[in-house]
Amino acid sequence: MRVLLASPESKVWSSRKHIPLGLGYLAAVVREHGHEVAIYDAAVEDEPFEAYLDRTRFDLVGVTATTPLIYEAWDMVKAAKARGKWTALGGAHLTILPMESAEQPFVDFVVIGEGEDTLLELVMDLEHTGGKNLGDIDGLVWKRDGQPIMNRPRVLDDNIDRFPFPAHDLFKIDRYTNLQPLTDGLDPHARAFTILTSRGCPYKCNFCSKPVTGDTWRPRSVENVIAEWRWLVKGLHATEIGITDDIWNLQLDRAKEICRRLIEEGLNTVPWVTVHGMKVNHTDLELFQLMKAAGCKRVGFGVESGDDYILKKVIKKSQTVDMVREAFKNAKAAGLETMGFFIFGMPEETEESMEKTIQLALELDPDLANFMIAAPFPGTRLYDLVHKYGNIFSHDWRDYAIHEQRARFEIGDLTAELVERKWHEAYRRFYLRPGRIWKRLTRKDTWVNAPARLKDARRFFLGDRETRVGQPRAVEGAYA
Ligand code: B12
Ligand code: SF4
Repeated sequence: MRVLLASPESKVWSSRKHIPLGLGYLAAVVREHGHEVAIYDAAVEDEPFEAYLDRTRFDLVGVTATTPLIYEAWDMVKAAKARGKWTALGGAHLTILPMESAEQPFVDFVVIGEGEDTLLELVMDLEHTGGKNLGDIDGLVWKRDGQPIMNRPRVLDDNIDRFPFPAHDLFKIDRYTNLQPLTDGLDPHARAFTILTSRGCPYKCNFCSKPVTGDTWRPRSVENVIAEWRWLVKGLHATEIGITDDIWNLQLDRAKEICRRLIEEGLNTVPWVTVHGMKVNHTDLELFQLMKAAGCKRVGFGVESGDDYILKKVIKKSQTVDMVREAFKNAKAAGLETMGFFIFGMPEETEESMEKTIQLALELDPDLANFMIAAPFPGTRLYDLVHKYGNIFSHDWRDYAIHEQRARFEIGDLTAELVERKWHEAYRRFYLRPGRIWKRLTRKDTWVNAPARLKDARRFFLGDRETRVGQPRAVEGAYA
């Protein structure tokens, strides 16, 4: 069977383009079983999707989607259906709200959760029986007489070593950008790959939506990780690598072992970063020193708040402000660049708690600080809380883009005006310090990306009143 796996373009992250790794995993599994497979990522393709479909001959078109990209994903499967293809959707948003998409007439299948086995079984059933055993495929939503039927959920597999390495070779890698904002656009020939050393996270931060990878941490063996890393460095000539696990450092010893192996094998020549924020309470000085020696350039941390009450009682982050201080101190002592991710507008926040967050950002002084306004993603405790006790302003999924400058909800005494004011203040007070401005002006990326930076500056510092929720813009930074 000929399978096309596609990703919509994110308008939110247009300043940076990362490989859709989930599609790489799916492509590898399908390819391993002898099927023809290609990846179309709208973020890097020149040819419009419709023209691509007209030029090629695939039997099944599968599209991935996070919450803010679901409408674009629907447009893509609609185009595929109009050309007589089988259509499937999968990804984070589909795992939380599968029926919303399954009810669309142009969707044949929705895959819930990790899709490697489900997609393979689907492809095999379509090929061998024309779809007679669809009811037996765990994790699948399919249709009988146009009515969606949800099968049993698929149990997450602990042995993720058994999945083949993502089909990294199918990505048009030279079209993707560097992995972190501090290097945006600096290397037009960047070959930036991402790697997943584990799946899942046992923590339950109230804002975090991790429907696919789940609450159980499932590590790959160090051997398996190193083998993929070797392929990226030696086989595919990566110029940068990003670890994208939910929490790659849950087991300190394993994280250190990965670093030691990278050093021993001489794989530390290619710089790497942590894309998703590290969890501060699973770090120590030795880990950061080993990371540095293993080629790591930059670490990001989910700081979230400078207020211990908000951290403990609201976010349930299982970390304290002092733990955050310790991690930053150690990372800097090891010579790593740091990034901090901060959230404004959690329930029970006050002017004082948000002020503490700004003060903490100034004190930690990371190379890059990312201030975000809380977004109640479906499937999170924050979502339930806000729907129960708060007032949500928008029900358009496009508005669930983290760097939007508007509060998406009010709850209790917390007003949108206060959250937005403190958020702007955070950007102004952090970035408009003389030392910071000088540092910024002396960085090459500031000048390479001047137009985008000016646009961001207007929005972050002044408050671009034309930007409304629903029109996300390119931003600097990642998220934790
Ligand atoms: C790396 C990453 C990014 C990178 C790169 C994204 C990219 N190009 O893929 C960057 C930093 C750019 C990014 C941006 C954003 N991200 Co992000 N990201 C991640 C992260 C940490 C890892 C993604 C990954 O590689 N996962 C591993 C693979 C194996 O899983 P997967 O992609 O879900 O794919 C599997 C299944 O979902 C399924 N599947 C997926 N697609 C399809 C398609 C078909 C046809 C089928 C059959 C199956 C299937 O099978 C795959 C293999 O098992 C995840 C957290 C996580 N653990 O997933 C968050 C995560 C996906 N991101 C999230 C969010 C919110 C965003 C942003 C919207 C943030 C924002 N508001 O600005 C943007 C949106 C940009 C976008 N393109 O969608 C949320 C999604 C929540 C939601 N409800 O949608 C997550 C879950 C983080 C979190 N815990 O909150 N992200
Ligand atoms: S934010 Fe990070 S630590 Fe918290 S639940 Fe999500 S993945 Fe785990």
